[in-house]
Amino acid sequence: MEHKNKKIWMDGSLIDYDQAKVHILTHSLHYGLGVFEGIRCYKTSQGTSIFRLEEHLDRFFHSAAIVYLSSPFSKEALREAIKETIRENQLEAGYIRPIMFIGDGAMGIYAKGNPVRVAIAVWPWGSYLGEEGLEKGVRIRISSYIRQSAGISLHLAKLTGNYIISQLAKREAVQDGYDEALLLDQEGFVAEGPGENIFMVRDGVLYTPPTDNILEGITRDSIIKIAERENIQVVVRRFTRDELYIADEAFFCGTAAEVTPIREVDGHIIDSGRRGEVTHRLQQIYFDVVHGRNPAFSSWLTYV
Ligand code: PPE
Repeated sequence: MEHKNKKIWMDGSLIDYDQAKVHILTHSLHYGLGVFEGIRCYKTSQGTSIFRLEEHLDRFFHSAAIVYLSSPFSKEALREAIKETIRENQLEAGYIRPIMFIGDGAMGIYAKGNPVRVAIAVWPWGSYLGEEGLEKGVRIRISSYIRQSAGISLHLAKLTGNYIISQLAKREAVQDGYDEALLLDQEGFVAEGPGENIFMVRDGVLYTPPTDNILEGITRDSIIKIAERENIQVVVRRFTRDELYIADEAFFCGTAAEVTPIREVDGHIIDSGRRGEVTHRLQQIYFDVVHGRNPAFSSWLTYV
């Protein structure tokens, strides 16, 4: 982490990077119950702006509520803390990672009295799947791992423990020479990437899976709203891997991944193996929006 001389907000105050430590008996480290967010801020002509901060804060609190974590800080306090951490670190553009977790105290899974702790770290973060990936598209494979589906996971909550399968899927894909993985749900329908939602384009229509087994991505929502404004038809429905193999275009989206074209799935070349036309258009608009160059979506920006 190149940001070592900077500050991290922890349990109510900004402290030095090197001091932002936890005890080895931190409950969440042993049992995997924590919630987090991933938010980006961008440099705009009016200064640094946080993209869809309110929606990320809402999801953070919803995630916590789903798993009975009661935040010791209000939404207002965390909104201010995020801004303060960005300002203190003089971060012009980058990534914001709030995390809420159970601290040390009692061990055993029922540690109801342990403190609930909150931290916020920020750092500069370039493109998630590489600059080249943004431009030329990434090569992906269907994972041998299944996205934990409704019934065995709480997919709407952004839980630390949900990311075990994501990590394994990513490792498997990279080991096999791919850039990224794509997980199917338990019934065999396309679900999402390890850290991204997915869209495909067929005959000019945009398709994305419903949120019955996947994270309700904020970037996914942004793309749907941008596409609707551009008069691109959006259909939310399940689709299969073979439909994806013959799609005209496909792309991943997420806070970290932004809009990343997919040029190959399991050896099948999508379209001509380049960033598709609709993907490119949506990607350009998305970057204009986050950088404050599109007044139609200015309400999505929070200036620090
Ligand atoms: N699905 C998953 C599983 C996921 O982790 C993310 C975000 C998304 C969809 C897209 O959600 P949204 O960011 O609200 O559009 N993944 C975060 C973590 C990535 C990481 O490696 O860490 C992110 O993009 O910040």
